[in-house]
Amino acid sequence: MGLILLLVSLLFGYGAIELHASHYFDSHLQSIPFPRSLISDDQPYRTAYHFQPVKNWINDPNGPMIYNGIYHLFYQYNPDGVVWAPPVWAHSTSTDLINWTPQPIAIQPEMDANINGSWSGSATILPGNIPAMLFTGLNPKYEQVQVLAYPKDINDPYLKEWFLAPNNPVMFPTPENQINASSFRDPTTAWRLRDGIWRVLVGSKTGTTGTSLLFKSKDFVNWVQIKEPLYSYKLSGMWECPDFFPVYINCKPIGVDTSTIGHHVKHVLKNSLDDTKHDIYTIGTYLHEKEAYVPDVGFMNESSLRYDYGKYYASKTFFDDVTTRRILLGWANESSSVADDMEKGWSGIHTIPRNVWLDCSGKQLIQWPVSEIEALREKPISVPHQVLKGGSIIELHGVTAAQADVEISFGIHDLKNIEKFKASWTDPQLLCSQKGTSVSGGLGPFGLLTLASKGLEEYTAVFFRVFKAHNNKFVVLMCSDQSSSSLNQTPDKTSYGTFVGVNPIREGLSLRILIDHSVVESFGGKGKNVITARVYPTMAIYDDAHLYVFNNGTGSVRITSLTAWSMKKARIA
Ligand code: DQQ
Repeated sequence: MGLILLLVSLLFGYGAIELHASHYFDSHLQSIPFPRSLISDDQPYRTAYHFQPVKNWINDPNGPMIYNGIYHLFYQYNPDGVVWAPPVWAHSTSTDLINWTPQPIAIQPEMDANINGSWSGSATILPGNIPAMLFTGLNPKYEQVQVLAYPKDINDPYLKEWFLAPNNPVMFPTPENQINASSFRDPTTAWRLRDGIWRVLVGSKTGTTGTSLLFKSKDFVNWVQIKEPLYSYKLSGMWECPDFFPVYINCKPIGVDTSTIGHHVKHVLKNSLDDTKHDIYTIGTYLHEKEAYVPDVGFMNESSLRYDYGKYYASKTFFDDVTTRRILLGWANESSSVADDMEKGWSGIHTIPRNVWLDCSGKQLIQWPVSEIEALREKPISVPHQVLKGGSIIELHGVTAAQADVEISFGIHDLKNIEKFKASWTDPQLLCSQKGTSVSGGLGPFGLLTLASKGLEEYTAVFFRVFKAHNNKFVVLMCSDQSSSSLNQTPDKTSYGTFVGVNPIREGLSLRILIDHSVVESFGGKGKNVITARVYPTMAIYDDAHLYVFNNGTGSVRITSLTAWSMKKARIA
């Protein structure tokens, strides 16, 4: 440990190159030889059922798809170290989105078009049931260009080997198109309209205006840029990993093929904002005759909706035509220091795949862990309906608290001490940091203490606070408070927060939390708002982790249902 810390501190301060992307390439750190003996056998932070490879750095999910009944997940991977470096596409397959089998590296430097790295991209299934990948390659001049790849043998159920089309790159910056060669990346899944023409988006920026460039093709090989982007928004910076897909307006949890248009669907445009590392989305109308998108609420910046208000980035959806779902995958980066990552021997996980659909309001998406995860649940414990008085804390015994799935619902009835909401409280994350777990309010904080040590020296608290606004409406704040998550001082312990658009009196307040050693993935308001946190307790590990339900407000709340399951380990690597 001491040796690694010394090495890291000696190396900090030089050797870092910014490749005009969201990742730093530190040639020194990434090339430190990494003897297996340096990886600790004691791995309290390895997840048991979240996706992660055995070792090294991972980031964005790439090209997810279901093909002939098998799920394929590709991902950005550094095979040589625990920090980002020019990536290859690693590959795993699954029949249930939970248990994964590693496959050989699918894409690595092969031709000029990707000689300096194979960055993110997406899958499209072409007519004749042929899967095709479009991704960003870095050419010898480090320009970002778009590259087309196919499986070598579509009869191989695992699509183990891939090759790059000879005429790559298929989209590239030229003096005529004036595309910024260091901000041109991450093609979406393509969609095809009744004219038989494919469309695809590529993320970019012009100055500080974030933009989704639109390209068209008849044959998927020759692409022509449409003069106007599909959509742009000023001052939002580089748009990474765009995603554009339709959702049914019938508010049922079913998905729809990416090429679907019509009055029965709305469209979602998601972008990963490089400046803030947030995945934000809008819901709107795709005006396909005009090759344009008009969001219902006219902005695409930090005030837009987010998939996840915690540590979550570079997500991507795909349509599962077997189960008729749209499934969302995302990357949860570490919050630990590079020195700690080097000791662990790995960095980065993916969140549990989420089913996404449009809320009945039409104003936001609902996200819910895919039902396959429930096969890992065992030994449920339940707590009977009861009032949870202000100032109370109850331990939930009989569950493996470091590896659990918990569902809890609260009823709200005691409004006598409810606090007034101030109009100036516009930033929920800031509010959560000011009104943390230990700050008692009229109604809240109440929720769960996860990954808690017996004496509460460590815990990650996920909770609600309820306020009354001037218009007599209720405001529900959901927080994930990491400030006491670890006695280790080095991880980033930022608190996360979001306002949940529910009426707590009429609907109650629900929380589902997937706890998995170093990740706490929390779904509030039946999937309306999600917060993912990465935490590194030193005491609350393995069997020494505890789980509590608490109410640190003055008013009481009612527990209307509470079930917690121990979770089995998934087969991942
Ligand atoms: N990660 C990839 C890029 C993408 C970024 C490089 C987002 O393609 O823009 O590893 O995390």
